[in-house]
Amino acid sequence: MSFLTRSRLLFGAGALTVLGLGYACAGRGSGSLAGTAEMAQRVYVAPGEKDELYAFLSGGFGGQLGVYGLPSGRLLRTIPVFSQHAENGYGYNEETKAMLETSYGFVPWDDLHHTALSQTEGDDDGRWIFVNGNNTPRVARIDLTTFETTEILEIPNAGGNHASPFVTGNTEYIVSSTRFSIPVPNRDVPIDEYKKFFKGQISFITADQPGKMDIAFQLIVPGFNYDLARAGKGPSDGWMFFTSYNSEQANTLLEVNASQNDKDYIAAVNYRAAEACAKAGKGVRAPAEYRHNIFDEFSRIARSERMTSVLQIQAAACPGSIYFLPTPKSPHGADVDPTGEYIVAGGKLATVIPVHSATKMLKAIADRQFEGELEGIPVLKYESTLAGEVQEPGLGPLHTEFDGQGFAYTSMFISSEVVKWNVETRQVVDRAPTFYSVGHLMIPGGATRHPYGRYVLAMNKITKDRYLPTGPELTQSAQLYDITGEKMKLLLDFPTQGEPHYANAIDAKKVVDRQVKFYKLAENRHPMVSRSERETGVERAGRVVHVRMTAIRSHFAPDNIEGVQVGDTVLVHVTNLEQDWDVPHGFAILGANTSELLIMPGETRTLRWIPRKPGVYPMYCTDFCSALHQEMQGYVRVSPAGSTVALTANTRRGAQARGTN
Ligand code: RUQ
Ligand code: CUA
Repeated sequence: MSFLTRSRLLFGAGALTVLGLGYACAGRGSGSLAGTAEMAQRVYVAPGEKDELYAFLSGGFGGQLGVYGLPSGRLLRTIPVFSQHAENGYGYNEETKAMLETSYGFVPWDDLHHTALSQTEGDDDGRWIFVNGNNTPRVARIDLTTFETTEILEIPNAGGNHASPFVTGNTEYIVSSTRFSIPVPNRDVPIDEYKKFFKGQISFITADQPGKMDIAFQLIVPGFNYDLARAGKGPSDGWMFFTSYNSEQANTLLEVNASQNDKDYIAAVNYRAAEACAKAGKGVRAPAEYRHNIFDEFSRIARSERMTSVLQIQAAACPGSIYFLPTPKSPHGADVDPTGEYIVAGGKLATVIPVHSATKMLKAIADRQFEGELEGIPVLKYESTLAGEVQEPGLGPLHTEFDGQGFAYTSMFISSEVVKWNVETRQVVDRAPTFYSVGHLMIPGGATRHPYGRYVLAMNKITKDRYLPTGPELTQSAQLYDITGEKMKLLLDFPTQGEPHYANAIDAKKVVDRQVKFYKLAENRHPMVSRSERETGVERAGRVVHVRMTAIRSHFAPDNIEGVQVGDTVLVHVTNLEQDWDVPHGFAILGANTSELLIMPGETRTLRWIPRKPGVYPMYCTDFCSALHQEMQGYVRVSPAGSTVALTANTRRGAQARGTN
């Protein structure tokens, strides 16, 4: 965004008088002293106390997920998902590299936008959180007992996985839909023949069994851009709603060419009907190449499976499985209220917020109130599904969340505000400025049947003057509001990892008791595990040297290795022998072209190292584990290729070699 556009956005925003203030005021100018004290009290978590909620904020273009405590806004952990993470070796060590395999090879980055907590009967259950990779289309499962990524599924025939991974009420499915339509199957065609070749695609992915994510079916739909989604519940149970824009099917200068039509569409998918249609044999198994990466619980090693086909259904071949609901104008968010009756769309360029009614939609379908069809998909009449519109809500409505008390909260990107309105009457009842250009909002449990309410979190696209500046790139930011009263109250600004898109929060109680404290050594099925120092040693197989090593406070065994040669591939398999909570050990070696290992108690991690020069190479523990952590070190002697130095290792301190050469 150019500075000019940016300033226009900001200064056009009315609510932003605060911009005139200097730095000292900008950060502290949100209320009187008494007000500030009250705000501070609401978010203050005293030393030794814990937050009431876990919040999972997408780490956007870092390809990772941030775990924060709320209401404090304190960062608790970064969970790497689609990105390598040097802090714990994810994507660098031999055990986890396979998680980042795709049909395009190793892709150590993605753009993570949306989160979806697993649900049971429409409420968050605290088992998993799912996230999407937008760029190289993928979805991932994160296990909330370990806060680790345990499964990644690539989505074929997708050109950007944005409308993802929204979850159904019993986690039967998560969804994925393509942001950019592409030729299906993808092939070499002229771009300006977009209308002829480019297709959209909506995938339903089975998600309730860990390790078994699979694409149940792919619906092939018109070549629009599909943006966001939400599952129905109550009267809309069995439906999933996807916004779409670019119904113009433009392939260049979309800012103009995809903003022509007054209305685009919500695609309402009856996934039970689509399932039945697939079962009735109306789909085809089409060839498709994609990866399914699974992290094994017992060996704690990831493997990547190559998938070769996907079940495809042409939307027109399954009447009753999909309908288009006209929706003004280039809609972005699609959100369903806790009762499941209302489907709210955020039209980036719309002047109203349209609210569709599930009951009216079902009736309109029964009465065939169609205004036409698009590639065989019936288009319902706008009035036939509309419950009403929120008038004059503000500028640039994007996303809506619900508090479970009958109110909806919509983010206004252009006018930088949160607008609270009554779901039944669609009257605006309150507005609060955000600083600035808010994207998603998040109410804890807002996507469930029973929102936890209490707070709304605004995730902003621009922070401008809110924090100490940090060079050309200013921090990313979220803002927490109290919503327990009639009026929203801003409580807290806190910086986040960039860029936060969507988030979920869950009552900490649902997660705390599930925590794995360490991995049982007796259950470690890693092929290179050493369950005690007696099982350690070195072994050569041609140019590959395996080192089986253990770590325990405060030494490695072995800690002196000789007989490694320049050009060998050295695989150091380190098992952490500790059997206690919060005692990881680290491992690093001078000059290795990879990150450290961080080894949790009871697990085995492998570092790959190809020494290039003769010499003696220190290795050490990187995690300050004990008073004698600095002593937790050793040496590897590297000799020239072809040297006669025997491969040996001292497997116990002071004891001599038990090399198996
Ligand atoms: S997006 S700011 Cu969810 Cu990628 Cu709307
Ligand atoms: Cu082990 Cu430091």
